[in-house]
Amino acid sequence: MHDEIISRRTALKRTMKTGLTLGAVASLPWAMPALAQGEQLVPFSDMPEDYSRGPAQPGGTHFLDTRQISSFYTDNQDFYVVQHYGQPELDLNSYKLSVTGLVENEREYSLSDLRQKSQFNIDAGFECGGNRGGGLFQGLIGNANWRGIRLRDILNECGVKPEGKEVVFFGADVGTENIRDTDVEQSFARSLPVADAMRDVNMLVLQMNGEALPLFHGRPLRLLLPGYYGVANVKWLTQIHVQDRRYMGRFMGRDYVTLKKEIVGGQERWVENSVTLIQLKSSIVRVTRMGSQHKITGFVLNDGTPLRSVEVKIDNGPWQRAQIDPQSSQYSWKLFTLDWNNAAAGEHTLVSRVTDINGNVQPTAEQVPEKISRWENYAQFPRTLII
Ligand SMILES: Nc1nc2c(c(=O)[nH]1)N[C@H]1C(S)=C(S)[C@@H](COP(=O)(O)O)O[C@H]1N2
Ligand SMILES: [Mo]
Repeated sequence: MHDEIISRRTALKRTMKTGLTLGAVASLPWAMPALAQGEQLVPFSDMPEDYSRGPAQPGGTHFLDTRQISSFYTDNQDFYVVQHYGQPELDLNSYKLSVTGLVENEREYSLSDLRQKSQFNIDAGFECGGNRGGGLFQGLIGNANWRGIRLRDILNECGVKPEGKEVVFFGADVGTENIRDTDVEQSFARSLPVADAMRDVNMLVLQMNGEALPLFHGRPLRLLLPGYYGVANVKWLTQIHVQDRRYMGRFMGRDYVTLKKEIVGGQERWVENSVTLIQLKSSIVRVTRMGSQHKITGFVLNDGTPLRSVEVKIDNGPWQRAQIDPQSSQYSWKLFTLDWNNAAAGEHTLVSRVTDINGNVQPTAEQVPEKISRWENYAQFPRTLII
């Protein structure tokens, strides 16, 4: 069963990689290896064997079987898929991105206008703000090489007026929301203050892992904010609107809003915040065996702040420093491994924690601020298995 999944994914990966134009990919000295000859996945005892749901389906949610993560880039066909109002199929010939509101020149861009603009590539990984350990085993996650236009170039070309404060990004997908007992049509939308929108890494994405952006991921154009939770990366992007006040639609003001206890100027308060930058997080997702030798693999995601260390604890042993995949870059996910020698027979508990250069340490579930929310699940995630 596992072997079948792995060989299918390896085949997909090969097809995808030959399509890549990135010289860097082929010449890397170290890469997350797929299963070597004689290497086997060790099942987790906290996870059902039949957890996998198969390939992404039209209109559906898709999550990775994180036990199968064995390469730096996630195949386009296996990158997680989440959306709230279905997957609109836009006509590429008549497609237009419009930029409206508090700009000097409102403009419309066709796809060919966009493709002619200067482009750049970036590696970025992200997870859904609702990703979690329990039940999902961190499956709403992926890492890809993205290519597209600098958002800032488009904003500068249109000229944001001084009174412009907030940039709103509308998708083509529309749903009916019941707000105060009234059914109203709403497009999926998210927003950013102008200063955040002007970050040089923000991208209007045209390509994912060397292919035209797939339908499930926002064809033909999506926003990518490296370091942010997935919800910020508006798919099927058709309008950018600059306004003089914050945007309060469902996905900024009501949903993907975390409620947690904070100290506000010495006063304890319950605070609501829109899900934005990815919290410092690591998780173990995979253990393999080769003879008597075991290898533990996991991932780190955060907002792009450099890391100091990733450590793994086996049972009640000491924290041991894991090796971070040198292919990692500022906004990619960072895969890490630890060789586990002489694992004794019996049940074991494994857990990882990441520390950034500012000394922030990933908290345990008990240390996370009191929180009433499905969002931002970044606590240490202990795993169990039987050797
Ligand atoms: N237009 C649009 N964009 C969207 C969404 C959506 O429902 N509509 N969902 C968001 C959420 S909640 C997530 S987690 C990411 C998922 O991106 P992916 O499907 O490419 O992994 O898309 C975001 N962008
Ligand atoms: Mo999400």
